[in-house]
Amino acid sequence: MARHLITSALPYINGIKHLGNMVGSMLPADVYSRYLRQRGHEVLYICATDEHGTPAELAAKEQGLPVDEFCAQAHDAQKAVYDGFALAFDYFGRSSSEQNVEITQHFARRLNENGFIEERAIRQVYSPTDGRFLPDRYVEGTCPHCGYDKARGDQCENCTRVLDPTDLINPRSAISGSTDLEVRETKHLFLLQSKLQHEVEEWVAAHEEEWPQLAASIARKWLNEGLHDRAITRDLDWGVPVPSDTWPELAAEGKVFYVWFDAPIEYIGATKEWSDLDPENRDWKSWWYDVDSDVRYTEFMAKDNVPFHTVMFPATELGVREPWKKVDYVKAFNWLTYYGGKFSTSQKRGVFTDQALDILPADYWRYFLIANAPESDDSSFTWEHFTATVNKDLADTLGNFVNRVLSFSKKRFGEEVPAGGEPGEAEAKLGEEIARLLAEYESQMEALQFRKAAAALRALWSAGNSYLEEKAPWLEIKTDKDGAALTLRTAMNLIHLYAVVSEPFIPATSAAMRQAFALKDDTATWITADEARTLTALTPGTPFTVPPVLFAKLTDEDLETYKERFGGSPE
Ligand code: B3M
Ligand code: ZN
Repeated sequence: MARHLITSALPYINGIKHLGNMVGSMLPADVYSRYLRQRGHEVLYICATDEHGTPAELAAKEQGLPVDEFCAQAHDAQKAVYDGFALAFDYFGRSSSEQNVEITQHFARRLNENGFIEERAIRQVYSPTDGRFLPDRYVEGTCPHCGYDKARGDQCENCTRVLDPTDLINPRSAISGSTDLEVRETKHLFLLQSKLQHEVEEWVAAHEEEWPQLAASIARKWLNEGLHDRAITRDLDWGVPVPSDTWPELAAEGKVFYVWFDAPIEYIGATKEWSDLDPENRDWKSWWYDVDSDVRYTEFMAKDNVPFHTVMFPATELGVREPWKKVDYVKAFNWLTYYGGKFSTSQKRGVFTDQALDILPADYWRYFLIANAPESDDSSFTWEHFTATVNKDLADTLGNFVNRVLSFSKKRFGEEVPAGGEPGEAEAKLGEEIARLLAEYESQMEALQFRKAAAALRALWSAGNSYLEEKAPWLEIKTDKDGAALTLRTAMNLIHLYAVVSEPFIPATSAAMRQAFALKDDTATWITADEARTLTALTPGTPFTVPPVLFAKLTDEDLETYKERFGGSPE
């Protein structure tokens, strides 16, 4: 049994995320964590809000709140939504925590001692109108690479290229809109990534074979373009302060670290936040520092975050010259689109995670999103596809099976698993099929192939339906009561199996299925291949209740309402 460290990209603090964000990081990380826990592994799933940088300052300004207050509120608001999605983080921290400040400053000092940080005077955009330097997103303009006219000073949203504010054509201040901008000289700390290129290359070479192609190819592309020295400080009020013991002058000027410098360090910081709450029983360092190979570290993120995780953060960790744990496996996702177009916060197109939960319980979303995760390519969210999937897979194939079996058995045999009948050929055939599909499901989960895992889960549900149709206990009972009892008992064993193995995808529904048999709420007992083959774990006489309908069918009217509320196709 390995120890699994799992992180998902830290959601920015500046607003509630949309479904694309959820499916590309936190949700698959949760599904994977739940699965590994059920298989008996020790799992630590860490996430946090990413609270520094210009997006936080700009969002706070928009709401007329001091940035620290804004962040505290926005953190709680995001956490509430993630609770609603049943994301079972071991800890959901905050990158503005004192733990992260401490570790980030430590990393900077060590990088400096090792000759990887240099103070340089640079020319930076200054706005006389605003009376300040304008870093990153404080400047907007036209992307020099693709011509997109709303490119931000840190990155072009359209072509994903990383930018410097001085690269922008026709720049303007994001605070005042002023185009009266000048370039002034100021001092900043630079991380000398170019000196680490060779080491990072070696490190990537040793790992990329195991990574999925999407992550490996992005890492390669960045390495081939060459690692450039990068400014890692900013002129902002909000961030991890440059430590005054090492850089008194810059500290006095109020410089803080760049958000992408401290954000990945918060994976470690948040683990320490978790550990500090119960230091006697939790040892953050055992997950991160001088760790034996028994810790396996898996990261989840969308593709735009890959360069930071495969190249830049590893460069930082290597340059620190201390044995910090580096990522073993990078699971990267493409985009989820909304009718083929972008989910857009500014244009209010697409579905946000809080709105999703207003409409339907989390399991509907969890299943749909993972079954259609943008793994090998972008995938498109449409209401038509969503309602069809809910109705077919969740309501018909799983929900209806559970209800039909339990209601019919209750009516004919009472509220206990019925006795009678000996398993025959149909049961043997079913058992083989279930054992085969379970093995397929397990191997896809272990390979982090979420769509394929969802397909195997769906196939497990379908196999139950085929068996029930074939045996037709509602007819069987007329001539062979024992035979009908056997069929229903076998079907109930399938429900028990579904309750266990569906847990990573649809935890609330799984709990409802377990409760039907008053099973202990212990999900950590996986189904063995033998149990899958024999389907006899639930013995005659076990009491059960019929749960309420597990998934409501969505009507044409629902579909129209959703499309109207959220906008249908982008044209
Ligand atoms: N907050 C970017 C994003 O939300 C960033 C991820 C940080 S991971 C250390 O896409
Ligand atoms: Zn561009």
